[in-house]
Amino acid sequence: MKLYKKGVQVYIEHEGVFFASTMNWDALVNRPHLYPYLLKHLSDCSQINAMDEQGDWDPPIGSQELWAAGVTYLRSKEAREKESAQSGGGSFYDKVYDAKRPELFFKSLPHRVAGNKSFVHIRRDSTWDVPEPELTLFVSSEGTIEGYTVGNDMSSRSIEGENPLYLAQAKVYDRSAALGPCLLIPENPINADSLIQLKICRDEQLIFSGETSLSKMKRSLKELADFLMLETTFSNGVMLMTGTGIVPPDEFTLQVHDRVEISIEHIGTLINHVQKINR
Ligand code: DO4
Ligand code: MG
Repeated sequence: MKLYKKGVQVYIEHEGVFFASTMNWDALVNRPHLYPYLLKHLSDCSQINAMDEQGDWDPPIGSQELWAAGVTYLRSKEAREKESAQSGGGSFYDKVYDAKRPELFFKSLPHRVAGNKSFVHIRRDSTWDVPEPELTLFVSSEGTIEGYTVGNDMSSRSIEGENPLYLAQAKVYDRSAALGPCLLIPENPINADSLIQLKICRDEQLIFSGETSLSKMKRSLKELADFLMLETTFSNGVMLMTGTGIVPPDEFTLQVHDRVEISIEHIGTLINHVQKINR
């Protein structure tokens, strides 16, 4: 089952049939055993005609905070070790990759998150920028993983590489995160070997493509969710990006007008265009 959001309206796709829900996002999603609840809820919804699943949907987030995990794939550890070697920060990535405690950081409030087919930003004070394609979880306030979406953790590698203490500035700014196009609520947990793909196009030409599998993640999804919930309550649940396993080569940086496409098997494709704001 897939949930799509536009303004205050939530739409539900189930087995190729589309419904308009009578409930708002926060009231609908935040519960353990969400899939069986939604199945019953469909009888209270009105059926609608076709819906464009690749449309310009709002991000599938209500009042939830968006958090992110880092250095959960070998590729991320290696790229960051190299990027911060000169600043002396390289060994931190090595340590966190093997540590019991994962790297978790606050990424965004909902109003800064971009939806499908909208813009993501690169910072004016950054010279080296990449998208990070990441499976993103919806974790209920009780700590259960109920849903999955496609996430883009936009990152400034020049700022992060200058000093690891600049992480928040490299990661948190307007439209530095995108989520969508929908929230997948499956009957069973997502396949552990689901594929994640990244394509970047410039002037309609494919200039980078990469692929990884969830099976390459060093930590389990539950481990990440459990650590996040350890000492923090999220009364409407929380969204959690789970780290990137695809990093373009060092000579690559995003440019204005680039198109970023991130696909995760079973969920869909998140498309965003790159913009820089001149204030
Ligand atoms: O430590 C820096 C951030 C790591 C990250 O965002 C990732 O691995 O995806
Ligand atoms: Mg990331």
